[in-house]
Amino acid sequence: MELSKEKLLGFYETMLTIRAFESKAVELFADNQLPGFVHLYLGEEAVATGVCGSLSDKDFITSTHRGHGHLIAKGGKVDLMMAELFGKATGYCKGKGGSMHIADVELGILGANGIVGAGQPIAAGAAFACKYKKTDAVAVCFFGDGASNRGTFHEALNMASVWKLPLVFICENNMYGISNCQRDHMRVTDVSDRAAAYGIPGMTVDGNDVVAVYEAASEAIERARRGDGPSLVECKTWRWRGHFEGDPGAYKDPAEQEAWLKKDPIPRFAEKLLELKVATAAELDAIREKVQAQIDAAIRFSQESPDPSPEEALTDVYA
Ligand SMILES: Cc1ncc(C[n+]2csc(CCOP(=O)(O)OP(=O)(O)O)c2C)c(N)n1
Ligand SMILES: [Mg+2]
Repeated sequence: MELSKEKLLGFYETMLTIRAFESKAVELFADNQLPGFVHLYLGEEAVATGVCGSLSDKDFITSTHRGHGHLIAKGGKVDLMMAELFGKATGYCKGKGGSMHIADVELGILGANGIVGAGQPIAAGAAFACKYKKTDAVAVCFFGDGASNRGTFHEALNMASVWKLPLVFICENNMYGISNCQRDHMRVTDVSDRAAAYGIPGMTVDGNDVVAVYEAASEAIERARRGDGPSLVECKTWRWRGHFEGDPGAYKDPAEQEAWLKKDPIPRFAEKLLELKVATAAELDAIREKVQAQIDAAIRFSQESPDPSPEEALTDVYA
């Protein structure tokens, strides 16, 4: 690995932050402390981390209903995110949006989105703005295998290709759209094959290998920044949990689930860091402790925060 120690440990910290945030969300949801729906990113941490590793605040992302990982990797504040999950007045949407509406425009986070595929044309719009304003910023669109079956996918890829937009499409192929396995919901094995229909490059990478994701995504991002147009990067991964918390996921093959759990992106990366002597076990432990303390503080902040007041019910609401 030719990346700096700082960069690599940054990946480790980001993946652990997502893991700790989501693991706590599992517990809090089961304990009835989170009033809204949550779709968790557990097991997919390497995708958002590897992709956002080449982005800065001036770049844009669009996210999905499974957005916590994208937001954290792009710099989203975990205390404001957690407070939003708790429905508190201190949350990103003042407690009115919940998990699927978190955005932070200052950080280029154009929002999670409860409408599958809706981020694709939004990202195309953001990329058009970058090109029109002649900045060197790019837009990155995260979406799932299921969302690559939507009409929005066709429209966004075609438009981005025709207008050579600085846009990177990241398909997180976690093999499921709710309870439908990819084998049953499309007749191609690699979503990246679909890029050919739009005359843009398409590639598939191991989505549980953060460095592989980073390398593929950074090449596509640099290409977009240079003005050479959009690409589609498919990251093969696995959704550990049910579609949402509360879904036992009984439709999954237990042997397949077990095989994927063994490909956990975090210990796999930690082993590599130790083997290549990038870091010591003590350094990795210190990062783990720091991350856990940050998530515990975010939970305390949320629990101690007030609920939104009834008088505020219509503030910031558009009709
Ligand atoms: C337009 C639209 N159709 C259907 C749904 C219901 N729905 C929510 S998530 C989902 C599946 C999404 O699968 P995928 O894109 O693979 O994302 P994943 O959940 O695997 O991350 C569906 C069909 C929706 N929210 N929006
Ligand atoms: Mg999916």
